[in-house]
Amino acid sequence: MSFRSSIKCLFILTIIFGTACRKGQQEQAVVFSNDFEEGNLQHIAGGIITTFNNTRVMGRYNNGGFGLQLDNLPGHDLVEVSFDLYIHDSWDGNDADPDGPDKWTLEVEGVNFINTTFSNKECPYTCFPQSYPLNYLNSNQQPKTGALPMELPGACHWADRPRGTTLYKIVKRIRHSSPSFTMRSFDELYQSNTGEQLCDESWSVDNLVVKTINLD
Ligand SMILES: [Ca+2]
Ligand SMILES: [Ca+2]
Ligand SMILES: [Ca+2]
Repeated sequence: MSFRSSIKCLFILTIIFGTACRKGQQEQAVVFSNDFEEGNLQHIAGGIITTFNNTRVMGRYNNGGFGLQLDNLPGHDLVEVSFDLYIHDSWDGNDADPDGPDKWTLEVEGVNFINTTFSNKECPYTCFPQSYPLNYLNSNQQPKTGALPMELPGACHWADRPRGTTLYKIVKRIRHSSPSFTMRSFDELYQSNTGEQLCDESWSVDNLVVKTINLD
């Protein structure tokens, strides 16, 4: 085979296999990304910026939360929401009244996609179970189940504890095709033994990213 024929053959193979590789791939677009370092709260309702562990985060919240509204999205079949969720201080998980259950919710277009509880209570002392990674009240998981294996100090009440905060990576793909997108995240926390509720139990968010995804 001549050099010219070899090049032609390579060109044809590239077209054939290149097309095959593209088939089945997903086309993704990042439509929102915020690490909160600039204090930018565009598209966000209820945003608060604080510093935790040398990074700026959105929060902290106690019986509160935030909303995100995006418009003019490109055509898509799915939306992927991802963020770091910090659970700070003395969350009691599935524990009953008066100090629990300590619930956290992620809602998209008015539908609950995560409605769960978290527990930061260390076993074997006050080992209250949590529902995450399942929804409340489908399960009794060990505290911190599904968390990243990191030691992070508490934000306030447990600031002197090396494991006072727990980090979860939340990644959720949702069928969605509307050009506008609305999500909310909020908590329902109970702490009967203190007047400083935000210090006792809170949560915050970092590295919030929304992607649209086209399926073939
Ligand atoms: Ca940050
Ligand atoms: Ca508590
Ligand atoms: Ca509580």
